[in-house]
Amino acid sequence: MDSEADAFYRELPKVELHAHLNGSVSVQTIEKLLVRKPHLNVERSMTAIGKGQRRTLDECFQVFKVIHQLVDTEEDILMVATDVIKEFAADGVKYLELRSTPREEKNTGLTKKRYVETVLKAIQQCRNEDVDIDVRFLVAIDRRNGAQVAMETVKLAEEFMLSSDGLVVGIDLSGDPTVGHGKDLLPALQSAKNCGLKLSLHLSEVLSQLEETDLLLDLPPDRIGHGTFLHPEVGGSEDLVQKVLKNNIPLELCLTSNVKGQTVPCYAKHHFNHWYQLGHPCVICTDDKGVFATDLSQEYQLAASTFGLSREAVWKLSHQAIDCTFAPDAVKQQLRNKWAELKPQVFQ
Ligand code: 6MZ
Repeated sequence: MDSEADAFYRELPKVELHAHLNGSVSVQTIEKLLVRKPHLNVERSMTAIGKGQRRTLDECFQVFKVIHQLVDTEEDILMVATDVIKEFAADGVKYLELRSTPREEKNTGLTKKRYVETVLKAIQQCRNEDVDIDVRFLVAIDRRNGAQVAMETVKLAEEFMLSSDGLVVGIDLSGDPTVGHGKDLLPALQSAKNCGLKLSLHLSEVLSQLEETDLLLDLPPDRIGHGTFLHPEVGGSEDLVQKVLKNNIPLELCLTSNVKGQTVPCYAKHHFNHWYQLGHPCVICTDDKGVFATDLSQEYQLAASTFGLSREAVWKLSHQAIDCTFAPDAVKQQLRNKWAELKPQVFQ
């Protein structure tokens, strides 16, 4: 990375729409957690996948388990969420939709409700400190936990959507894609949609989910996470592609995550290109910036260098991401104004 190019991507105002809280914890924050919990004997190498390293997706999910052990009190969540928000802001992210799975921890007395309240407190604290970033929250359903928990999660999200003054905007469906079946979660997702929560669903992150993807696309979701195996060249189907195109459902694309997690063979073969060439809304995201040791500036730079995007094209990409947010129209307009204000400085 030459430093002038580096500066362009850092100064570029950015929108981050696919960031899992506990996957986004930086090395610095992990250090602080390790000091708090020496008895766990966790080593730094167990919480992140460094440059040039790759893991199976299954191994990635083991990493989340380790991080969850480190983050199990309200204090931890408050620190982690505050640090993550400030790190995104320092990377030039102006609008962030953070997502996280509410967890209950018997040992520490943490409840799912307190979990969400604590994340919202972190967002509020950053606002009070005038950190230059607008943050919203998606309550995540971990597909591993089945239909009943999914429904409870939707109820919790609905409660907070009504009481959080616009901070909770939607639901994320995530978790190990090889576990469970989306059809069991349909009632919960449908009820989320009915009450006005937006839906961002991990779809076709691995092959062999054609039937599930087809079913969930009929909701339809408001955004798709990954969508790695939607198109026929990689085992998806033209029908799936047509459904995505017809409903104009934006894709959240996470290059380094998919390469390191080995669902995509290399950057050049990332499905970003497929959808970008079709002119379909694609939003570059980090997924888990801590675990995959990246940041959003770097992801934009990788997309640009891999697919030969000009600076103007990169600008357009970050600008179009505003349309894909779950923010109210007035906020979208504020963001567009901000982009217009910053443009001369970014291109100088
Ligand atoms: C699917 C993922 C994921 O919720 O504890 N998560 N789900 N695919 C991925 N691709 C790599 N990366 C993260 O953050 C960690 C949780 O986010 C989901 C998993 O459910 C993981 O346990 P939170 O903040």
